[in-house]
Amino acid sequence: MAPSPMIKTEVAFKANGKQAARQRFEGVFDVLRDEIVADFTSKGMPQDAINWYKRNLEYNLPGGKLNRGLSVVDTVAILKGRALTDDEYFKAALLGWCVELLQSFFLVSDDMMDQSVTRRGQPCWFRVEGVNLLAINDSFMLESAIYFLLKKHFRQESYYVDLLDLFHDITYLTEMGQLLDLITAPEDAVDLSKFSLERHRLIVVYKTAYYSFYLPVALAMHMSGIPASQGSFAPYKAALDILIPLGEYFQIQDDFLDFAGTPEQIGKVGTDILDNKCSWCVNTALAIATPEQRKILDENYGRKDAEKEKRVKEVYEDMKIRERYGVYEEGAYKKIMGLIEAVPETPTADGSPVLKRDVFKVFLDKIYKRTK
Ligand code: GPP
Ligand code: MG
Ligand code: MG
Ligand code: MG
Repeated sequence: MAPSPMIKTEVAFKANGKQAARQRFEGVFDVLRDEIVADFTSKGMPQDAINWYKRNLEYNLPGGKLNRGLSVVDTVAILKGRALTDDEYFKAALLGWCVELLQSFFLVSDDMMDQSVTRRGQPCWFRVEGVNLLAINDSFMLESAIYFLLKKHFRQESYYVDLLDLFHDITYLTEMGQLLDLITAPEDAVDLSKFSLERHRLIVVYKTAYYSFYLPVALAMHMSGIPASQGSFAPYKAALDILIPLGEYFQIQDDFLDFAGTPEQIGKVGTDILDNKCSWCVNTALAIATPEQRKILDENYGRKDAEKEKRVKEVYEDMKIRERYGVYEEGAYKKIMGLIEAVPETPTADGSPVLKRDVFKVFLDKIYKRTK
């Protein structure tokens, strides 16, 4: 049945709103890139170096989904409970771009470690003609640009040191996760006995959840003046206790869609089985496999062979991984909703902003039952 004209308009309106939000956010990138490059130029850097740095920023920053960066802006708006002033918008977007810089630093270097071919629909930066191992230094410069921007725009704020701590701490935690990821599933050395659901959880939490979910919200909370404690309530700990399980749920969806999503849906062909990834699917399968099924997994998982990939998928279907995922998803949703409902929203005695449940509800609603 065709959607009614009213629903159609509403969908179009929402899509337009999203596009407009993205465009405004992208506009801030142009300003920040110019600031970074102007500072670089002011240090007497020659034109070829300026061109290189500019190309590094433009190649590696704007092309992604920008979900992490945009969620800083959205969270500040929810916490303040009103539209942001131009100055507030700029500062929130700047923090969002710092998260995007951190992500670009991770991805440029991760693609070298993983020997990946493409990223965001273009060749990985280190594969671009003439770049090669220079990409290592380029990734460092993406990271350092974060601290240049923070110093330039937040040096005078009482929460400047909190922002620095956050970026440093989260970077370290993500590097711990990357180590776990790399030693658990080395290229061309399949050993499923290294995998487990507990190992999977650790990798996901450290490699992805801290920087993708906790960091954007914690930055927004600092910018909105949420203090370290409100009576006996610890707002940052409360946010962490919701956002880490949320990030874990998000990655399990990603793992499931890699197996069950069609390329039309997810916009890419899943490669986790071929790539020997420590995915939720294989860990769930390993936990319940009969000796015969285990043998099939040992002999077919992580080999660059489409027939072997098919054998693994047959085992997944026999084990009803789809149904098991459905059960997991309902449980995860209920658990996270319960955590959100437990966040206190009573006004504080000193009038400081209260942590709002909507911050987390918006996140959860965005990802619940997503198919792409
Ligand atoms: C990408 O994971 C890697 C990270 C998000 C963290 C990298 C951390 C560093 C300290 C470099 P992935 O390799 O599983 O994902 P993708 O398939 O996107 O490369
Ligand atoms: Mg990778
Ligand atoms: Mg990797
Ligand atoms: Mg994936």
